[in-house]
Amino acid sequence: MRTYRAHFVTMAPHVGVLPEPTLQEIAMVGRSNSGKSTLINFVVGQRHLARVSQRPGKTRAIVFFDVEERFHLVDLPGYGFAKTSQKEQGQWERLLLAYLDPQARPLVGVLVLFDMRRDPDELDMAMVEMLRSAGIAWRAVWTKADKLKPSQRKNRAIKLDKLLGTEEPGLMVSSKAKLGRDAIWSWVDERLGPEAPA
Ligand SMILES: Nc1nc2c(ncn2[C@@H]2O[C@H](COP(=O)(O)OP(=O)(O)O)[C@@H](O)[C@H]2O)c(=O)[nH]1
Ligand SMILES: [Mg+2]
Repeated sequence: MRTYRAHFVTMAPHVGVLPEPTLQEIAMVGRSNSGKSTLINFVVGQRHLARVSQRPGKTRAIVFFDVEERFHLVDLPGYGFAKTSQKEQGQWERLLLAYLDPQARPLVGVLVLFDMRRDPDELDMAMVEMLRSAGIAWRAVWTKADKLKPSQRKNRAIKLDKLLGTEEPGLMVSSKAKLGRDAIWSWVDERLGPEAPA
């Protein structure tokens, strides 16, 4: 499995400290515990780049990673924590909306993660609606495929596509069973477009 050169760039806990846009950005978002940090590590082939199962309730921030000096992989703060005050919810929304402004960022695509055992709920639908109304290209990712029997996976993916109303079928992955990484990279490469001549 190829290892990509990747490193932490910066972390923005609020709108005022979002970094100046430089490289193109690919973001990941999803409910807390949907497997975002694990997928980031799987995609770049490093075990400890993003922290897995970071305790909820910690500062929710947007985290920027550099991949091969080619693009920034952006870890957006998860949603759906059990204990979230109205104030925290408002902060999360402001931060996310500020980031998801196509005029403000060189954001070329967002991967939206779903634990494939769960049905998308109203928070997931609101997330997708936010991306649709901002006109941002996004793709659903069904995570933790290893938790289902191989014979169940395809039907479940079809059901999830229906529930979410995806334009393109979601990409099924398992970081644990090492499934689906190439499809993620194909999508990322497509979104980034041809490499600029050196
Ligand atoms: N079985 C299995 N567990 C996973 C997979 N991806 C993540 N997890 C587990 O799900 C939990 C949450 O993962 P994490 O990456 O921290 O989720 P995040 O909150 O979205 O960043 C952790 O216990 C992970 O080990 C997967 O593909 N298969
Ligand atoms: Mg995480």
